[in-house]
Amino acid sequence: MLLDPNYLRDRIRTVPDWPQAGVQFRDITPLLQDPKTLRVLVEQFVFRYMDQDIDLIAGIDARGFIIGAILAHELNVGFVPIRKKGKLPYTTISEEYELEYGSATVEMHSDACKPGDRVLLIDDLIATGGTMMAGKRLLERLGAVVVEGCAIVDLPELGGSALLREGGLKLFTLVDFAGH
Ligand code: HSX
Repeated sequence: MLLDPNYLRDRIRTVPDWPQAGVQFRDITPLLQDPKTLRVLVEQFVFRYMDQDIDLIAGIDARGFIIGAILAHELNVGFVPIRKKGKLPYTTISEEYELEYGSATVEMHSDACKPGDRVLLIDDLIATGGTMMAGKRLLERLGAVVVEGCAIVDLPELGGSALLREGGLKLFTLVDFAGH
C-alpha cells in the first residue's frame, strides 16, 4: 500500500510561539513516539538510500542524531555527530554560520571521515539552511563527498532549501510546511 502523502505531516505537532513569539515550532517528537510512525519514517529514508553506496551518515545536533543513528544501523554504515561548539572531546574542526541575530558554530571530530567517503547529511528540519550548509562545509574540508542532505521537514518560505540547492547540495525532505 502506498503511503498517504499526509501521513507524516499530520503527525508533526505545531507549537505556536515557541521558542519565541511568532515562531510556529514543528515538533517531530510525535513521529518518534509512536512505533508504527517511527517505522514508516525510517523506511522513507531507507528506501531512498539503500542503493546509493553511502559510507557514513553525519547527523546534526541534536534531532539529527536520533533519526541518523537509526538510519545508519539500518543501512549498516557508521554514524558521526556534527555538534554544537564545545561538546566534542577530541580534536575538532569547526564552521561558523550566521543566525538571524548573531552566529553559531558547529564542530566535527577531525577524524570523523576520510577523503572520498560518500556521506549522507541528516537533520530533522531545514529552515534558513545555515546549519546544514555548515555541516556540508565541515565534511568537505575532510575530503568527503556529500551525497545528499536530508531532513524530515522543510520550511521552504525561509529559503534554506533553495539556498542549499544553489550551493550544490542535493536535498531530500519528506514534509514541506509553508509559513513559519
Ligand atoms: C533547528 O535548527 C533544527 O533542529 C536544525 O538543526 C536547525 C535548522 O535551522 P537552519 O539552520 O536551517 O535555520 O534547531
